[in-house]
Amino acid sequence: MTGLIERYRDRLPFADDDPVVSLQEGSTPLVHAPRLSERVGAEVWLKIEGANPTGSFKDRGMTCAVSDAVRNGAEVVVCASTGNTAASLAAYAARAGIGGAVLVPEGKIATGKLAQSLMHGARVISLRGNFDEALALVRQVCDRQPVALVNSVNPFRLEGQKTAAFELVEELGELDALCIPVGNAGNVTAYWKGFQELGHAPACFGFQAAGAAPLVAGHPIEKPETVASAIRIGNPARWEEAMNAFTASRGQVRAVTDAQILDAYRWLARNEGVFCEPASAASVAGLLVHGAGEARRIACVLTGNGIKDPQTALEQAGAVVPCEPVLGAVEDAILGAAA
Ligand code: AN7
Repeated sequence: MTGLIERYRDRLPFADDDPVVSLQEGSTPLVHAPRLSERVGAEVWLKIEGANPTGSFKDRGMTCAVSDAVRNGAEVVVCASTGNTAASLAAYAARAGIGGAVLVPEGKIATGKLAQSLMHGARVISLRGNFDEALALVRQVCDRQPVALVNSVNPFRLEGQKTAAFELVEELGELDALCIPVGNAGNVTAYWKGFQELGHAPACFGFQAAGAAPLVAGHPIEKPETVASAIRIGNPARWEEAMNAFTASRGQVRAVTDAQILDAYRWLARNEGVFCEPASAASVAGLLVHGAGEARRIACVLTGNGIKDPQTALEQAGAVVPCEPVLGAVEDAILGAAA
């Protein structure tokens, strides 16, 4: 196995002797979803991006953004983040041996992502504000200070993330539709770029959480709210490019409620054996609620791993079964599983 810069170097802006910061990201599993296919009446595949080294698709962009930063002599990389970009930045900065700082909305990032960012040694700055304020602030800092911005406004992030589209086309050949959660709108922009580079044009269906759906509303949302903390974003940086992807691909951007997201989240875990984080389940929720037009073969992007957000999982899952250390009690407890 190789990292994605090595795998796709001929289609990425890196020369043979450029430094590469990699954790062998990419090449993630594409899993057929039989029960989901049956429910939808089409062939549905799940792109398990939670299998990346830090547990989300962000690693695809981060290997490129941090490799480019190192090539340019950067000593510190920074980002604003709802959590996954922060965790990925922290890991790749540690790998590169450079400093990392992340600005996250106070109290609004999932526990696992916070733990990752801290463990990798990034400076974690808890902003008393939301993601949109954090991004506006770090952009200003990067104009004033010698630090490199690795949010998806950085073009290298999209270059890395477009490789997921390459993998889909390589494995599936023809693909009619893509279902993908949308927050800052970098990822759908990157997929569309990747598809176009291959001469493919699956319909891109983007899904936002109803309380944080600026692209659906047509205007920024000042106080975005959703249980899907990763996509709690009110003013996406890649607004125009994402809208172009929906229009040019004859797809759509739609909203799904938190209840619909959580239904899909639990259903996937119980019926397909795939545990993604709530934001990722928006892709499947959207497919179930809104459909994907006439598409026969569909890929849903599951952007992050479910174990990122244990708190939401425990709130949504069944209770544990208490038991005395006695054989009969243990037998009763186990046989209850068949009921
Ligand atoms: C699991 O980490 O914006 O539309 O700061 O973590 O490209 O923003 C995360 C976004 C979907 C949305 N699913 O992707 C961040 C951040 C998960 C995510 C998205 C995110 P974009």
